Amino acid sequence: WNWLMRVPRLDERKIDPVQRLLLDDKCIVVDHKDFVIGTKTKRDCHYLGNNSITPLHRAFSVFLFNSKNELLLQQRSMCKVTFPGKYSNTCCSHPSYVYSELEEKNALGVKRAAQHRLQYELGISPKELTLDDLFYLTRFHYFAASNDHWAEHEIDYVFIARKDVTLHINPNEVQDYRYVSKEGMEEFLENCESRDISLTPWFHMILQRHLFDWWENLNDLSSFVEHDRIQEL
Ligand code: DMA
Ligand code: MN
Repeated sequence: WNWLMRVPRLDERKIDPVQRLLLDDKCIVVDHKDFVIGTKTKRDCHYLGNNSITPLHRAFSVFLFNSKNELLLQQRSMCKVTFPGKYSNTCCSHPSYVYSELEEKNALGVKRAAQHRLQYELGISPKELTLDDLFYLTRFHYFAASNDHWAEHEIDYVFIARKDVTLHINPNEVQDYRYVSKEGMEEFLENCESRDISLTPWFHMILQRHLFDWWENLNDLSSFVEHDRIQEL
């Protein structure tokens, strides 16, 4: 127990050792306009403690479609600290507080982080998926709690990619994946429900509010590009 806290301090020894190490990563803390304030660890950006909200930080969500316009979805591994076992969009993570990933021109820093993370989680080679393959659409602000201990509070850069890629899944990150067509989404969701698998909150909200509009316009997403304003999710 931490004597200042009403809740027992989380026992990090119960966390998967690889995921526990990643809690030391340096996230980018931002204000509501996505202006960089500084850095905090991934742990400090996501740990609720007695607070009702966690520090706002920069993140990204990739939506990767193959040449049949099917969207690659991943089921998060049970090792994950936040939202384990939930189905989500292709890949999400955070850019690090390092020079190369802080570069803001054309969202280049966040793109570098996304390219790296697509390789780490899904084994997608950066030769196969280049920075130019990541189309920067918009930014969302949102908060969502995972459980009593952990939460997300992010400015989330959305990237759309259209590419046929070779996958080598990292089981510490991803336990399952599938390509789903626009028409197959309903069946996919029913299947998840029947197996008691839920979606991550950000993917659920994007699915309900935006995804089908994007999906119907993959050949010309220009009307959905919003780089000046941060949208509430
Ligand atoms: C964090 O994703 C980013 C968003 C948009 C929720 P994550 O929990 O998958 O991050 P990481 O893979 O780095 O743990
Ligand atoms: Mn986060």
